[in-house]
Amino acid sequence: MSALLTSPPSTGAGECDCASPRREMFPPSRRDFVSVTLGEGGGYGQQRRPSCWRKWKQLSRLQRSIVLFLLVLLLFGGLAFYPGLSAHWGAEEHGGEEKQPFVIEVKSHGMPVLPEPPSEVGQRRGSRKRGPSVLQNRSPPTGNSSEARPRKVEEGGGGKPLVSWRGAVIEAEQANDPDAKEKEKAVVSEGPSAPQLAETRLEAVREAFRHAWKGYKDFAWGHDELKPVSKSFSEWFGLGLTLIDALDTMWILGLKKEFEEARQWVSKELSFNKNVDVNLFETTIRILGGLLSTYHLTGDSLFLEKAKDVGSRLMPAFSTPSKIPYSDVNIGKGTAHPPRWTSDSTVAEVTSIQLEFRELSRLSGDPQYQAAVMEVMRQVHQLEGKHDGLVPMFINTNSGQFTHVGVYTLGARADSYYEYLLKQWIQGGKKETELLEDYLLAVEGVRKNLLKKSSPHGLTFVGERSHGHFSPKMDHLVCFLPGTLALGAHHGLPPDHMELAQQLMETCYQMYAQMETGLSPEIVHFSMQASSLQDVEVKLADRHNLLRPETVESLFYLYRFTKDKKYQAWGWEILQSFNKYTRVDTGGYTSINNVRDPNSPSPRDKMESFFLGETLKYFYLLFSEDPNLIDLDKYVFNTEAHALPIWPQTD
Ligand code: DMJ
Repeated sequence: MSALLTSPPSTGAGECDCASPRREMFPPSRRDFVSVTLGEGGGYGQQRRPSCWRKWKQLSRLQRSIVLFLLVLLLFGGLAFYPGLSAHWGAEEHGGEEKQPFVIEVKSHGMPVLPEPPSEVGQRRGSRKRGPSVLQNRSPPTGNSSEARPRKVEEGGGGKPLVSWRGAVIEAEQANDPDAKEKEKAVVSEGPSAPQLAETRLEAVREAFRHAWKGYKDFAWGHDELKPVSKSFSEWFGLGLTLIDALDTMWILGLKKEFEEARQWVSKELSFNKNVDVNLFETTIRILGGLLSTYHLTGDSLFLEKAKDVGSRLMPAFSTPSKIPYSDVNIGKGTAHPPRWTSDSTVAEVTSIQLEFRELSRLSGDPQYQAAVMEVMRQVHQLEGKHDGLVPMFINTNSGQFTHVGVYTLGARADSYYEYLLKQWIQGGKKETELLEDYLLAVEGVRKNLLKKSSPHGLTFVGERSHGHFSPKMDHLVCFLPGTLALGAHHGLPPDHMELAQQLMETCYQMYAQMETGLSPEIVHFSMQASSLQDVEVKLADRHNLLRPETVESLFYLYRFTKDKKYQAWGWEILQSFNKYTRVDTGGYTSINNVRDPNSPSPRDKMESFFLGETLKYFYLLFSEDPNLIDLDKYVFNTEAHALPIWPQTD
């Protein structure tokens, strides 16, 4: 084509242009005009030139003028179309991607999936990569959010820039249009109203729960965990763990039929008189906590009686030389022991059972439960080996001393120690000042020792410290912290706790948004070198996602206290990703092995009980606009999302 456009005028009508395709410009029948044949494309030309020239010479002046005029017309026409054409070619050179639409609407299992972020255009489509180094914000902004503005999309592949708003696509011309703002408003006003949007999202959570419950009911009823891919179940304690963990979620979501079926099972089938070793912490937070919470929400004494039964059966764990409990109890035999390989217990485990046992004492009138767990707190409060309020990960059940001193994390094995300091203080009516002091000290300890900013985008993160060396490693578990900090600020602690909560919330969101599946890995490492291209790195062994709740939990607190819609939008995105990559057609959701491979996330074939107990519950509360649906001035959630009352004050 360019050869044609640059051909000299002397190569006129009837003359061939050997580089150009054949094109009949005029019908052959119109003999008054000149038939222009533009060649067959190669291998000929020279021998035909003399005859072309002869024909040109034979033309009248008028005919020549017409031909020249047409050529000039052709030249200008070609120039006018040139950018579009060259763009088209450019796209073809790169695999023809320009032909693809900018926004892909995907449906997954009947659930709507948000449009692919426009900034991804131009990246490999097969991988659905969510943007390697540029921080992602994929939320369709809604309402009076600080994010409530359309995001201009970069031009991609020679195509027109687009503006995306709530998934709507607006042509670039509109973006430059002086009336664009008005048109934008029109687009927004055509969207669902705030109550409609909330109801859509709440129903999506209910639907997700029903789907998960269907799998559990069909293939794992009465067992601990669903294995949704193999349509079977796994047993941990043999106590219907998922069913009990999910009870209060069903109540909160208003799933009465499902709740009633589960209640029947608790009433008729659940027995704790079993020769089985259970983990003290896991049984306390999931089963004791679940039963107590359900009792409070429903007033049904069945659940209180069951709570008393299991609570009393757990007490042998505290019969240790130090009164720091063992990790394991046989609830049938009434014996307890540490793990086979050590006499240590995990610090988070022995310090995150207090809310439940304190409440059991209050309800039952039996002080032994509270006394046992507060003895643990008393000892830990005065132990040496803490570092600026930060605790090590292990404590010995014989000596009552910390072990492995020098390693500090807010992740696994220490996380809920910090959470329960604050929550016990709240539960007890903000009177137990030692708990508060330890909590405040720990927050400052985090700031001083573990808090850093990543490169290149300066995400605030909480790393780990091992014998004086800082590691930029952060477990997904740490994402409970934004929510806990926000809860503390709500209950009167320094406002800078809320500022930190918001910064960390952004980081936890980015741990999802920067992954190809939109789901966070179990562990990330943050870049700290100025030369880094991306903030978040994930090691091969850390790429799994277990359907954990912590980020959604924190989003719930942040939204409840700030009303900033971006937190709901972030949660909505995460729910879509769970639906896209972890939902199993025949019922249930599965943890996955690889959040970085959307083509092969590799199911692990397990639905953890906390997905129903926590993750879906926090999604629902996040999308609910009702502050009385678990009023945070009346209830405090245990670390498994079971709501326990803040004790009424007598004075
Ligand atoms: C839950 O059992 C609890 O939230 C616990 O505190 C941490 N681990 C899981 C969820 O990730």
